[in-house]
Amino acid sequence: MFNIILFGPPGSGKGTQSERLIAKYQLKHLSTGDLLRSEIAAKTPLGLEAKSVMDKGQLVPDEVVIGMISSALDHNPQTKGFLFDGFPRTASQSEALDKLLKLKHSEINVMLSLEVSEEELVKRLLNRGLTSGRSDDTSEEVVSARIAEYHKKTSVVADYYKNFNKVVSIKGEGTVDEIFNALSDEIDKRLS
Ligand code: B4P
Repeated sequence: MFNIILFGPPGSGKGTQSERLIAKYQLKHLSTGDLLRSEIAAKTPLGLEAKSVMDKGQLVPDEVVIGMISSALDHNPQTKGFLFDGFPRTASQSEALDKLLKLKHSEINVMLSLEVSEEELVKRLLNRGLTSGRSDDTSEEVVSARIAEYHKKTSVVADYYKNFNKVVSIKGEGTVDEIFNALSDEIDKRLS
């Protein structure tokens, strides 16, 4: 299996680039944001709990997202690999992911980290909020809380994978095509 983490702050282009990368490399896309939004849409108890946390710009509890990922890994035994988008987001989530992959005799091959200025992040998210209907994109206060949560809890995840020399930084500003090409080059290097 070839497993990738697409990493970056909220609004850095993870969801946008994931769509293209899974089509090109035939990977299974695991986005914890998308999984949580499906639970919200289905009005499950987990979805109702998640919505109140997400609407404040905070992170959903580790055990909830780790449980979702564990079950998704078990349901996709035949995949060529996984593209993790928006996960892991805390140090505990990284450790849990490594353990889950080890049980499957697999590991993370690379973390591709999208670098985008804070000003651009806020602009993109509020712009998406105009059309997406996502309640966490509509207020500047919530968008700022999400970015603050990233600095407080998520940026350490890159440090964790840096210890294993698995992190590659990619400029996340430019056209979607330019960024996609830069990501693809890094993946191709590792696949060949
Ligand atoms: P996510 O769904 O992961 O969403 P995100 O980080 O906000 O955005 P993403 O990075 O995917 O968006 P993109 O840049 O593609 O998280 C939402 C919430 O779920 C979190 O706040 C948290 O509460 C919860 N959650 C999710 N995972 C969790 C976990 N593991 N643990 C705990 N809680 C978790 O797109 C942004 C906009 O930029 C789009 O409009 C796009 O069109 C635009 N854009 C993209 N690329 C561009 C480019 N090159 N130029 C200009 N605009 C661009």
